Amino acid sequence: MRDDFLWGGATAANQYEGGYLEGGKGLSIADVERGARHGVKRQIDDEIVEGALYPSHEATDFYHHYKEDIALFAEMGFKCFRMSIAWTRIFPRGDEEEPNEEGLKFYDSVFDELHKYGIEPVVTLSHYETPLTLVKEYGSWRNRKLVDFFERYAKVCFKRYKGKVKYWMTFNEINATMRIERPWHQAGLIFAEGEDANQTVVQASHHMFVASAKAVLAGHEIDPENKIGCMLLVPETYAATCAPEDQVAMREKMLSLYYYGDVHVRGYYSNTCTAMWKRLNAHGPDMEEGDEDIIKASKVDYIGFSYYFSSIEGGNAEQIEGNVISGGRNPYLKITDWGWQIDSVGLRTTLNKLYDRYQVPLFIVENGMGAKDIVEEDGSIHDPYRIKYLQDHIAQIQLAITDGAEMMGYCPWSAIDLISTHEGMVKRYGFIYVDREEFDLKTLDRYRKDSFYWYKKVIASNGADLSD
Ligand code: BGP
Repeated sequence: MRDDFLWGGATAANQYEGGYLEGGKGLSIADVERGARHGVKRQIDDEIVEGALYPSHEATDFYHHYKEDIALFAEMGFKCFRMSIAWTRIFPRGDEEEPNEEGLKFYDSVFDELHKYGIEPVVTLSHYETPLTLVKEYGSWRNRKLVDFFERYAKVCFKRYKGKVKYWMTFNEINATMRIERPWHQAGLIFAEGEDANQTVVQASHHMFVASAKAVLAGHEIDPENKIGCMLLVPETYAATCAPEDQVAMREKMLSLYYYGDVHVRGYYSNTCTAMWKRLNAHGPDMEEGDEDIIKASKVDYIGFSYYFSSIEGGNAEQIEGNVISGGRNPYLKITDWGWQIDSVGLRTTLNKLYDRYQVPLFIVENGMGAKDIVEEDGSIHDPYRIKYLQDHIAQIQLAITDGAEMMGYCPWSAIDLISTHEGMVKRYGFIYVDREEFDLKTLDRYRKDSFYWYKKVIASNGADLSD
């Protein structure tokens, strides 16, 4: 890997931070999302219901453990650490004129602690945690006012953390907005009966594009050193067979990715986007004067993306469910306990496709394997399945670099155990085990898994030594 390759690990505030009402924090949509556990569908409440389980409230408590956790990341040799700022810690309602100083201070302490060890923060501004007030009182991203609120929030962060944070991303997995079945997930959209959901998604996405573009412009102006990326969820897809119709189905599946990638990176609604409107039986978004110019003038510096599995389209393939995307079962691939198809080669093809299409640096900011880890009596955790998953994926990144893709870094999901979006604490991803169960906070003590020691060696050798 290149010398400045950013090895690290990823997290998100709503799944990791906890302290949901501390330091003046307001509620986000994640704070009223009940743990959807063990096959039960996720549920969003209007307000906090007594006795219900809301995993984000304590999560795995970075809020009180950040010094200890960052020391562990440093021990692994992290060059960077992906995290998100909870919007509601800075603007508790989302619509205030002035930010919450206590919230700003918390992240000052976190960034200072990271720099103590030479770790670069990689910060997502919005990771599935739109302020609840903006959802309930403003209708979330369908309302143009959110553009201003987000711009204000982004500017406050860029100014305050100038010199402390250089790598930013605007919206996590922004293309998840097009998953009409799970609209709250990204854009906080809850559809009214009879609402034209497709049209709302087009409009809300436009507002997010403009908000992201304004943030990119402001971020570059405030500090030209800033590198600001978009963040996409990659639904790598193969045709089920060589039937020409299956090739068409495969392409169709990728279009929602390109819809968001094209606007962010190319800076305009491409032919892919306009065709998508027809496909959705929608029309283009209502725009304000200047929107197109802003989007054009503010292309992102890089593409951050998540990659977990691939699927197939066409034919009569059995369907598998991811947390955000689903697809057909591929008989050539093994699956995790949750049916996610393990496909390291798909990461290589993804990197090739993204780089061929966009020609901007790529940053893998999520990739990893969720599993039911077991703690042995002596406190050790043997996770050879995770090591194997990561070994194979890193090897494919190296091949993609040889193919010509430009790579900035790699942040596996997750740096440390945190709340899975759909399986709570049962499904763990981290290099560090956190002693907490679903309904029992236990000690919240941290333990190094075998993968911790393995990843440390990988980073120390800059990816040259992937051996067990
Ligand atoms: C991505 C999200 C992450 C993370 C990850 C793993 O879609 O950006 O926040 O949760 O998926 O998924 P899960 O937690 O559902 O296993």
